[in-house]
Amino acid sequence: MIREYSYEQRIEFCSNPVAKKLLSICKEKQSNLCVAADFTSSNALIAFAELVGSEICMLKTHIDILHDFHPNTIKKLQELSHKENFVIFEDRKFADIGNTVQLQYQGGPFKMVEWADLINAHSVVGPDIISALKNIGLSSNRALLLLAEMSSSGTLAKEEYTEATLKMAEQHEDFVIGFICLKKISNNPKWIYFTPGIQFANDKDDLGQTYQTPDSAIKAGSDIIIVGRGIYQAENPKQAASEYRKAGWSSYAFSLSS
Ligand code: S5P
Repeated sequence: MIREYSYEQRIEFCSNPVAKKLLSICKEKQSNLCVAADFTSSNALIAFAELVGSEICMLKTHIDILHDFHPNTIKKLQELSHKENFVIFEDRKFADIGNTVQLQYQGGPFKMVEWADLINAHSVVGPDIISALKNIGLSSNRALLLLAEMSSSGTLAKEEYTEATLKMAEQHEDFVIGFICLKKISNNPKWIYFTPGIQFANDKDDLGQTYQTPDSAIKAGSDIIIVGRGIYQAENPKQAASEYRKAGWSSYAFSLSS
């Protein structure tokens, strides 16, 4: 796939400040790498963020898997995100009626709206989930991704589902900045595509995850590669992060020039 616009050129197509910030970080750090920091202890999460912070444009959390969650964990993550210049994406995958997702987004122990630059939601619920989250998040300069496709085998999120998800996003382009998907799903340069299920070593795990390489995702038009176990389970996670960053970036550079 030939890429028409660079990350930098796409900034002007976006209205949401998180989209603009993310694209400018990609350019500055020459990184389209997001790490999936799926740790169950706060110390391990912080240490990992410290270790790979310079390589990434975005850190993805599953804050509800920490066995020792404390607001200080968030404070430290935020300090690191400022120091190393990355955005924080809480992979909450909201999927409920508007009233419930509002309570989940701003309340409970995690109070995600206070710290997560980005969150995501399933479109299966219908468009009101977007307005509900937007009512809470937009005034705090937050942004939302919709799950348009998934990397899990047998997913129902494909074809018409993906198309309908894109249409829902069109109604809320001030808050929705892009999609979890496996490839580019529209020709509009304002959308940013985030692709999980990325690894060099394996093509699947034992629980339904499927993998493609950084190059195959970027060639398919994805913008940001999301890598979890390929990095944090590597013998040398720092070096692995650097290798994934370089692979993602060189595929991007090639797709721009070719
Ligand atoms: O379709 C999806 C969507 C997501 S957000 N498939 C995924 O794997 N994810 C997330 O990406 C998943 O929750 C995990 O945090 C990460 C992939 O981790 P890995 O260890 O398989 O790279």
